[in-house]
Amino acid sequence: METIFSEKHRLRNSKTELFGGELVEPFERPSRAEYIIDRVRAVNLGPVSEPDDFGMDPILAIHDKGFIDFLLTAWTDWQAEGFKGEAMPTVWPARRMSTHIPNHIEGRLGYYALACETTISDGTWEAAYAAAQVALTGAERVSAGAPAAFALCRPPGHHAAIDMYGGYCFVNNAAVAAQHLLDKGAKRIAVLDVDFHHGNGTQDIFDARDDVLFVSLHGDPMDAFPHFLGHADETGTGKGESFTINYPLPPNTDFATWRAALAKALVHIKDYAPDALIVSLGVDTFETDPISFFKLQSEDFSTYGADIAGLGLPTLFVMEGGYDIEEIGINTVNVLQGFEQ
Ligand code: Q9C
Ligand code: ZN
Repeated sequence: METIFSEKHRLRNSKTELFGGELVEPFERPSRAEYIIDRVRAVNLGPVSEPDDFGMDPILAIHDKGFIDFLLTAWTDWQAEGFKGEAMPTVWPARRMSTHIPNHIEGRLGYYALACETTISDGTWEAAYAAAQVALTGAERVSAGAPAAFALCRPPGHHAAIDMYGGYCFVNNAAVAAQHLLDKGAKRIAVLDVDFHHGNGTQDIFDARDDVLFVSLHGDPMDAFPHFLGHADETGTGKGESFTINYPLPPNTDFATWRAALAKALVHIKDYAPDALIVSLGVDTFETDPISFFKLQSEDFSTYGADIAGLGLPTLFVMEGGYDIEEIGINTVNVLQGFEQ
């Protein structure tokens, strides 16, 4: 399988994440992508290609223009205030407050952020833009007839909503790729999100639509980030009713339980009969992931890769999370190799 990869991911190299009341080195760091691409090359998964540049239009087909304009200038605007640290919000339009978009950067950060662990710093936008181009290039390959492709996106994307960033995500790479496949002639796309965290951004983007089925397995939001979306009773709205399916799972979920939920998810995807599948591939379901609570082992990733292949669909894998950095390459590539067997 071909991997699409851009070295520009390195431009996303923030120094701080707010975690447990401290500013720590971000879990979402450049070495993640390095371990994955090293493993792709070590096992000869297939060719590694640079992305093409599809410009801003496919990003604006998913995201709000004001939000993207905010991302473009947030770091400059923040620095202009003379602040010493990286940009992070400290105030939100909480319940019963106004939703006017403020002028001041501190107000705009709160308006467009869904969480404050994720700082914005030099190069953040450039890396997020490149990650979207990686996903678009992967979508282009699948659209052109490739049975599968791997978009090695970094930063990840599935927490980014129409007009919100957070959870290490800025542009929703999987959603941008899904829309591109539709624009290229697909009638229906399924997104299967296997990252440990609920893909709140992808769900939000396609909530009221019936041309994208969103199915997610994740830590129960009662106990896991993003905490405010991902319950089983969220099934889509309007025309999108029944085209969102969530499988929240409890702390310490092992592979047998997880795989049983995957089997149900795969039946729904098969019944939908999509033209292509996008897998939001996070490997933070691993037993020693530092911020997650599932118990998958390395060989389980191969097993579920093969389960997904059983659908027989053209498939684009889009990289999301995974923070046990030493093992991230093995676990990610196990899914891809399991799929190809
Ligand atoms: N105590 C992705 O995997 N913080 N994002 C969690 C846990 C945010 C994860 C804190 C986690 C975001 C793409
Ligand atoms: Zn995650």
